[in-house]
Amino acid sequence: MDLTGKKALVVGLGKTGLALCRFLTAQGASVTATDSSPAGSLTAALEALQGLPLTLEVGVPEPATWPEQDLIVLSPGVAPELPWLQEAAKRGTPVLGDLEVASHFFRLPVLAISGTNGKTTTTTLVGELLRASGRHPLVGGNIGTPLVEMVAAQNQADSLVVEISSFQLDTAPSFHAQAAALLNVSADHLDRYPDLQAYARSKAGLFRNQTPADLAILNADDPLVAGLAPTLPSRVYFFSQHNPQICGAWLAGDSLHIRLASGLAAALPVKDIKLTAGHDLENIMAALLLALEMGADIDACAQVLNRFGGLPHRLEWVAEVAGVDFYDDSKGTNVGAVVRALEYFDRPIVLIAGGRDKGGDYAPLVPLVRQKVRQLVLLGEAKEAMAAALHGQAPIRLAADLPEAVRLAAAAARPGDVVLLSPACSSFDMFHDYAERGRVFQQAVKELRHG
Ligand code: UMA
Repeated sequence: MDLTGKKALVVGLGKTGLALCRFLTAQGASVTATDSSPAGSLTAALEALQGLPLTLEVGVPEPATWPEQDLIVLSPGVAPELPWLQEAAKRGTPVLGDLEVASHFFRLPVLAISGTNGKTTTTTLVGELLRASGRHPLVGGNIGTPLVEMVAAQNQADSLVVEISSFQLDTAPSFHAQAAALLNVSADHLDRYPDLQAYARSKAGLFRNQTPADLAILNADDPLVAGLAPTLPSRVYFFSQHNPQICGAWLAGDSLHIRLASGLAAALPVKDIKLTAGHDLENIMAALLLALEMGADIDACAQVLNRFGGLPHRLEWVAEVAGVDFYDDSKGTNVGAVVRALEYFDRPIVLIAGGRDKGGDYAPLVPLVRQKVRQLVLLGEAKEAMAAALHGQAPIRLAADLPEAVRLAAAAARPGDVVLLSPACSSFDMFHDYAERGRVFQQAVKELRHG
């Protein structure tokens, strides 16, 4: 992809857009950067762009310069379905995402991870497994390092481990991963996709352009994922919590078993694995298969699994206050994640949920809420919709903000209970992102302890 002298419009000035502006100008493109937010709310972004040779067109839903562009590059949060982007595409202007641009510059084997839940944990773990085996992976993508920022760092690395979202897959026709793992697919982002099938089709793009030389790693227990196997030209490894596999990873007895086409076979005792909550063992199986495909050492991997304790805001234990354990699962931004979190605990739960609704259906929560939840504390834009969907399953309190929700939850909990923040919603109605929401939760828990 020769970008020299090309007129490129970068849409969205979050993390990705800023990285795209730097990358595209360095490639010699003539860049215009646009964001629909008003300049006043983009101060940090505009400061970061100072000194770059580019034109700005911010605070407009539709930049006037789009018909003049040679290509339009979208941040993942920008929907290609916007009418002006559809119009541009119809007129023949390429409308690409950051993954598409980066894919043209990737020179190393790409190990890609996607799925509704567990992507970030799995991606982080693959990086750790490879590093412990003496390899030099670069880790990035949806996990937080924009893909185009990885391009320049390739010289010091031997593989690219990338977390990929469905949004990124939708605008990346050239994407090609030598090994890719799809962890699970359940309802999420239905504010951007018409239905679950459309979202699942988008996720299947993870295996786009794969050949028989490439590897697809699929969750055998998830019908939407396992069902892809016959459609893929790639070699397939399955992982399963329930059933032995010809090639892949599975749980049986007290061990996690691995068997690869190379003949490698191993059984790791589950008691030697630190992270076993929710989806964790599935994530671990997928991560092992990816890392072993890249030549990781099984003994080094076993040592990593013995100490790897997971990520912040993912079923993270925060504190015990008056006999009640507080857990931060702020990254539980969809219903599937909350189901897994509720399943994990075998004691009464006071659940704090709510935030910005993503168009999903809360019905899958009904049986678990009825069975396990002592008290529901709901907040954010989705609180009324959630209260209506979960009415009668557990007592419900509505909170004005997260600190109040924590106080209400603490008051309702009894010694031995769990207070769990697992919102089933995005954070953007009240917070910058899920991490800020998690920090506010943890701070409110600390204040309980001191109060
Ligand atoms: N914007 C527009 N027009 C629009 C929509 C948005 O101009 O129509 C502007 C907004 O005003 C804002 C900017 O675009 O200034 C935000 O862009 P963005 O939403 O793409 O956010 P980035 O900061 O670039 O972060 C993105 C990913 N965000 C999304 O996919 C929504 C981050 O994933 C990712 O870490 C980052 O790139 C680096 O690769 C976050 C995420 O929530 C964690 N991902 C979703 C998920 O995991 O479920 C997919």
